[in-house]
Amino acid sequence: MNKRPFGLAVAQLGPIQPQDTRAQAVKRLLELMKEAASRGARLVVFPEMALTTFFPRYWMTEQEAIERYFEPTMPGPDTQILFETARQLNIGFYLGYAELTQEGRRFNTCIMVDQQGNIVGRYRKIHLPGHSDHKPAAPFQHLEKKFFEIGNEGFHVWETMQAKIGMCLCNDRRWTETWRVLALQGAEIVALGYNTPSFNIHWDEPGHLRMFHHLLSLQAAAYQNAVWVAAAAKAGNEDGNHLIGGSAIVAPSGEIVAQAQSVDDELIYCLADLALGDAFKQHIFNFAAHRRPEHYQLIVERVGPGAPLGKPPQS
Ligand code: ING
Repeated sequence: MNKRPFGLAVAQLGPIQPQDTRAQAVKRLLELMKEAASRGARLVVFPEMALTTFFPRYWMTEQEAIERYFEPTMPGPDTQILFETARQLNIGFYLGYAELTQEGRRFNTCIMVDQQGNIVGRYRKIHLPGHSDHKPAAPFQHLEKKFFEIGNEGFHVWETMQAKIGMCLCNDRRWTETWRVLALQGAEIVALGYNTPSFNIHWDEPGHLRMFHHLLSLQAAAYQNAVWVAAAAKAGNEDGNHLIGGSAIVAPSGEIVAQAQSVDDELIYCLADLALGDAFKQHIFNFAAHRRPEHYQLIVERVGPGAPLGKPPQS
């Protein structure tokens, strides 16, 4: 099998505090981008909402959120340097941020920027977790349903940097449909950022399950869709609220080939062989040969569980 090497880097960010400026966050991103380039990376994946603290943990008005945490332009004055440096270093990047559109609409968004510093793709988060009401008794809020609209551009794959690259964001990784829709477009790499609180505000979830479910989601998806997965955390203690680390690069075999050890700024890297995915796509997960969509219609027709359809055998 001829190899198709692709230098793949994931840049985990430690905490961004509410009082930190975008310029301070960008300075850290630049350090990580330079380290990724020095390792030979063609692409570096940054976290979800990589420019600010994870503000959906706070109750505030939409207007307050817009003024403090959203980007009305991308690139903007603080982020232009990322694009210029990417071009100089010949490295592409995935960046997550809170998007304010010209029409005033709000999305939890990420972009794919190629090695020439051009935005080649954008994805707006579709699976928004949490709630939209104020829960004053909770130790923190999770107001993505309040501050963001459901993404309106679908799940896509772009041919860029000599690969087929798909994107998603955080909670999307827990939903198998995210990955299958990307894999049905021929994705070879799926990039994603995440901010995952270490504790659950809804029930007394055992702490170890956060990391377990995070990695389980990535590994199952990588294997069942024969894709390389590059997942970047924003991690650590933001204003007293802890976010898991566990940034990881997962091979199409489902094996974790690189994983962050800290909950701070940390680069992980792998010289991924895209041909490894081909082996799985040609055999066990040869979708065209083995999938039977004529039996899957409930997946599209039903939002939540409905009546069982089983009946006694007729003959
Ligand atoms: N964060 C979390 C995530 O999906 C969450 C929210 C955590 C939902 C754990 C369910 C269980 O990783 C974001 N930003 O989606």
